[in-house]
Amino acid sequence: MGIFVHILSSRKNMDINEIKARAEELRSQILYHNNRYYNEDSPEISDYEYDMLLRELEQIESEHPELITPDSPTQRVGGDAAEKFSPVPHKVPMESLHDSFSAEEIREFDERVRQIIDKPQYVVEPKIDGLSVSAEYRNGIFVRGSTRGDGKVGEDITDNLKTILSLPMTLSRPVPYLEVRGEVYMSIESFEELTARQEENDEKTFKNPRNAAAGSLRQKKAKVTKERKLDIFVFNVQQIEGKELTSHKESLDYLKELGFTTLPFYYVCNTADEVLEKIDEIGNMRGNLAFQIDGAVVKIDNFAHRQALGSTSKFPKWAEAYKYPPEEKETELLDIEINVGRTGVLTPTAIFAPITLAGTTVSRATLHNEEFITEKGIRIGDTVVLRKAGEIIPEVVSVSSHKEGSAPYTMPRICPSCGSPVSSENGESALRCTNTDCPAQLMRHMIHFVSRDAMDIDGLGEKILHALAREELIHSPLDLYRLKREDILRLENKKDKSADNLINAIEKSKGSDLYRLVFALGIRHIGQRAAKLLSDKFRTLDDIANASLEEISSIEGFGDIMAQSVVSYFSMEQSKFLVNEIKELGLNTNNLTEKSNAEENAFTGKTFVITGTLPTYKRSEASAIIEKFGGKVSGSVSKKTDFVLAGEEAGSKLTKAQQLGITIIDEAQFRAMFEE
Ligand code: 0OX
Repeated sequence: MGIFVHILSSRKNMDINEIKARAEELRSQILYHNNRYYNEDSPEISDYEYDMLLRELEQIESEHPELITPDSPTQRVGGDAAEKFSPVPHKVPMESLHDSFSAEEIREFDERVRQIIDKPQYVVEPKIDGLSVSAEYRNGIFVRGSTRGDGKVGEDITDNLKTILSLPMTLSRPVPYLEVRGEVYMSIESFEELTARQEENDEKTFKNPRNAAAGSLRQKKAKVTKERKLDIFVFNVQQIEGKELTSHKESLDYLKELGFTTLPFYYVCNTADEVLEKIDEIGNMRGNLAFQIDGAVVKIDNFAHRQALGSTSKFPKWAEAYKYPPEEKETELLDIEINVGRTGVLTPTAIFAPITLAGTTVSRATLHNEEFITEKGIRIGDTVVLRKAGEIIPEVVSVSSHKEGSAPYTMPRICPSCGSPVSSENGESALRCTNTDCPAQLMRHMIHFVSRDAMDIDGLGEKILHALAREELIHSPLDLYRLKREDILRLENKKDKSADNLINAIEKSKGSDLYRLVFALGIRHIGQRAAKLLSDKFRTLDDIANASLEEISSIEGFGDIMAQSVVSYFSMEQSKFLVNEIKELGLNTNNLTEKSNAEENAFTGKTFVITGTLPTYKRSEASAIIEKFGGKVSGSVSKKTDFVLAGEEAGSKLTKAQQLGITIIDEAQFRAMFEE
């Protein structure tokens, strides 16, 4: 069977200090990813990769219990009740499941169960990849809905749950009191519809159905939730009055009778072998279901047996999750398309016969460069294995077979957009179009210029840029500032209001801070951080343009290649012309952030929260220092907090900071920050 055994990174040759450092690193990574996942609905890694981090930390802590810290993410359930919605305490905790990744672990679970229960009967069901919620009913009427939060306290999402059509508002019987638990999810079809709509409107799309469900459920505007078409599968009775239930199967039947949509299928098993077979069977269904699953759940059916098994501080001992490794699927490579990027780099993109993978339709993936194609032996017509890195970005894993008569692929030697020759620089594998006026490069450049981290022009997406370019209304980013309302009205589907909005957004962007403009210029090797450093050091665009290589290289965090790139950029005639145009068009070219004495702005713009007893400073002293160096001190931790300065016996503020993934520092680190 296709059960995956993860090999934990080897710590055999590590000494205890290295292991301790690794545990700390894991903790900080996990907290960071918790925040991306729970609070920002925008994870960077797959659940699987996250689980692997957590698992490695658990392993270290079990081998070295002395390294366990009270604040370790292993010591809590996860999740975080955000401040937007009012809190709902869960009378019956909404426990989470312990995860297994191998057949051995499932067998071990079965052995543990058998030490207590003679002949256990299991139910194996799909693990829906959504969000666990509670729904409460009084006399058969829906009265309250809440998220799981940290398992003990969730958020009130009553209005949002009311928009879910598959959740009954009135039950078929007036049960005096009932609390059920279920998983809210977005079907693959609804997700694709939503994505298409968002793309149409040039809006940011969600990365996968789970994030879409999370983002939609925690909407303050229930109207938006409604448009998102969420669904729910109910799988548990948390509390009930007026009815005795003795098993999972019985409760699922009863829930169905009351009008709930329960999990669409489950299997009853008596042995570990049967359980493993069903886990595999469910795994093979992945990709053919209307919703995403990320595993299977094995549960003891009989409630008295569940009671006898009990729970640990975090998990029920009567249930176990099995997590599948990332889904891989075969498809045909129909073609390789060459895209020309902002800096002229030619990037090969694979075009596939569309397949559904991890909840979205995949028809394209980057092939990076010629080297990647050669290493994998990729040819047009191949059958290839695809997977999604981080459940988000599709990638070619390997070639399964070549098509008869196919030939190795070679990259074109001329630019597909303008026909100019391409070249590769100093042994780089990237090929670049040599024509700086290449239309494809200009388009990418414009897309970058208006993007969120650059000039952040609202409502100006790729589609409109293409339309404007087609109408020959823009040839360079600065042409945007010459557009008139009438020009926009010439475009298809543009009404008065949207033309006004666009003109206003473009006008507003003129006031963007200098670092945005510097980043928007698209100077090679100059990302957002480098743009900020330049803007902080030189304060005006003119001063950046006139700075010497030495001056730029002396900026802490600035490498030689970056410095050289800035100097070369501004030494070009075109750039001098551009800087003048920028000023003539009235764009801001100054750093708008107040400059104060370098020594005194170590904490400018930073918000601190102090908690616990510090070894030497009194709180008032630490506050005075923070304020002296330009920072702010706040009494409560929120997403806006930059640092939590924690001492002995720090309490809930520290916990909250950990949940939010905020940087926690001790007094020594604090001192180092301003003494520097
Ligand atoms: C799911 C799912 C989640 C009951 C007690 C601990 C976990 N995502 O589909 N949770 C549970 O069980 C709870 N079952 C599921 N099927």
